[in-house]
Amino acid sequence: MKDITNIVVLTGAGISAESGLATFRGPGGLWEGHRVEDVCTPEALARDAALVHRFYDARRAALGGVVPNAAHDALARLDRDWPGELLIVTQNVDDLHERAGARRMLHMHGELNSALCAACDARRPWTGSLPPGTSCDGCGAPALRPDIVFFGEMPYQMDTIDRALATCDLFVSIGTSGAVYPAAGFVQTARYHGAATLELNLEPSAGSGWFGETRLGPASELVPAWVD
Ligand code: BV8
Repeated sequence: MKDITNIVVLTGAGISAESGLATFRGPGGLWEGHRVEDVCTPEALARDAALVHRFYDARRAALGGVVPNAAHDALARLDRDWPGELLIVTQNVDDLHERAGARRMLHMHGELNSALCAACDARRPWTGSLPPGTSCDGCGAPALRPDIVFFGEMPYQMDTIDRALATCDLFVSIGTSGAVYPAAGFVQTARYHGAATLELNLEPSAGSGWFGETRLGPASELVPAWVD
């Protein structure tokens, strides 16, 4: 990739689809008849904690049955070999990027394998089910919740993301519908700062018009072709 030094990669549910994890807005994107917007809010947690915890327990349990696909593996190779700056920003809460070997990455919407204390903000690794009212081993409050950024909550590490977007030469978006902000606006920020922009997606997204180039197809084919 000529004249490219610093890269930001944004990934969404589409990169994990071929590993067998459901996307949000494709066929079968509902869960127990609920839209993600209905179970992924502080109001839903206050209204029906059992439903919200069940939603994330089910998705956490599903991680044991899936493995990274060729797209995750290709990004891990890029992470290993790329001499310039690289930041993989994933909207996904699965652990497939890490399991493929990616290191220079962050989860802007949280992680399934983590629990957050709503009372003291402490985080701890969590892999089993997380019943509502589980006590925090730090402050003792019965306030552990899924470590997930709900709608209306501030995504994690936005300062880090904004700095990377302001200094990257190339912004690549993989497997996301461009339906949710602020992630959907990252392409505009990158363009504003002069970066080249590339979208790799199964179908045109809501933000396709902002990308210098869009390649359509499955991530397991497009991402290795781009990386290698
Ligand atoms: C915030 C939790 C402010 C984890 C998620 C109007 C304008 C701007 C903003 C808003 C607005 N109205 C409301 C908002 C705010 C809101 C928002 O954007 N709402 C939307 C609905 C309009 N955003 C927020 O609330 C965010 N916070 O703004 O905070 C703030 C400021 C100060 C102080 C406090 C707060 C927080 C958003 C985070 C919500 N949490 N997830 C989880 O449960 O997983 S969002 C969830 O949906 C995902 O995390 C992901 O980010 C998002 C989008 O999903 P995608 O990953 O794109 O998946 P999707 O199914 O949609 O698409 C899959 C794509 O893959 C498709 O394009 C498909 O074609 C493609 N694909 C499929 N298969 C393949 C493939 N591609 C390649 N290969 C394949 N094989």
